[in-house]
Amino acid sequence: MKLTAIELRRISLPLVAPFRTSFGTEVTKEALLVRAITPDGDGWGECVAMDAPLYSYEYVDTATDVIRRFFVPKLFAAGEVSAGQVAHVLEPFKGHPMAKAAVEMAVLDAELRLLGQSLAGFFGATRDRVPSGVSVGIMESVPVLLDTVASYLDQGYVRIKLKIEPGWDVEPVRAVRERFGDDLLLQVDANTAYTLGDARQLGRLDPFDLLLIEQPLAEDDVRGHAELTRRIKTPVCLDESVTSARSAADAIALGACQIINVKPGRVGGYLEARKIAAVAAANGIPVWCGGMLETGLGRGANAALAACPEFTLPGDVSASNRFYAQDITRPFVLEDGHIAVPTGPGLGVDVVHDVLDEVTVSVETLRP
Ligand code: NPQ
Ligand code: MG
Repeated sequence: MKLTAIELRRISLPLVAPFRTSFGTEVTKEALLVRAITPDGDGWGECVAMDAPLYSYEYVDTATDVIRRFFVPKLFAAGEVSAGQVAHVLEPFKGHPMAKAAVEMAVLDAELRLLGQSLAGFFGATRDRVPSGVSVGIMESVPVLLDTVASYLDQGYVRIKLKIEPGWDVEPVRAVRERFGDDLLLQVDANTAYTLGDARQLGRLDPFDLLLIEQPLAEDDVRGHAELTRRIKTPVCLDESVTSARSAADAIALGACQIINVKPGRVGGYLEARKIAAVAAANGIPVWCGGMLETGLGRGANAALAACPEFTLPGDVSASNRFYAQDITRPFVLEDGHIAVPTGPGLGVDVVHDVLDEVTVSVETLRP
């Protein structure tokens, strides 16, 4: 693709309700959108970095800065660049996977639109809809949690993930299991809130037949996760720790995970995410697609990824209204507990420009 310009657009979307995790409470979603402008049409990318470095070290302003000052000049200097070359061109710059992912996504969308191919088709996806799970925040009380879970189950979600932290783990899990029964697909996510010293406490989740516990320990505590798999019955799933196909291979080889959550932003893009799924499948490790409160752009792309054959567990690809009253694309809706995979060229979803303008905080256009 020849890049005529790159637009960086900061948006702010109110959440339908505060979302509390072990690292904080979010009330709005700040996102950076990247628009690749080419002579043959545009492509859109979404950066999943948060507005503060609470999930990982990246945040919206560092992503914007590194894209503006380093990535875009390098891409302009490279001349024509295909999506498959973006990661290689940006390789000299250390880190910043979410920023890199957003740029690659924009170029990939532009390229596939030009080719008339859907992202799902490009990935080799084998399904036209994906089962939808939902991530449930830490609540002020167990009764409020039970009402919230009941409402999601009424809507049709096929799997529940409870956010946990020390002081909010066994009690909510027990209550949800008792109220909704043994058939409910139930898992938990600690977002690094525990240490290996908490292994005994985490073992108290063993009786509840959870699908998995996601990222109980620190991002860099791969050895700790390996030890934890030997001390608890619940399968250990890594999220934050898996930052590339190589780190996925390492974590698997070290016995640090029995399952992997794949998030394209965290690993530097959809192409690397696809590789991780292949590495995991070759090692008999199930994968599922995580979520970062994406707008319809990232949500549609995640649905395409989750439709690939390696994705054997329901992902955090929820309906748009789980987080947003008003999305910047047509909303993704639950149909019989599933999300439809977009079929149009590229991401297969288009921004609604009126809404986009309403939620835009700032825009800048970079030219060679
Ligand atoms: C996870 N996501 O699996 C993340 C964490 C997370 C759906 O649980 C703004 C942007 C707020 C990204 C809150 C889910 C966020 C965010 C939580 C990601 O660990
Ligand atoms: Mg997680």
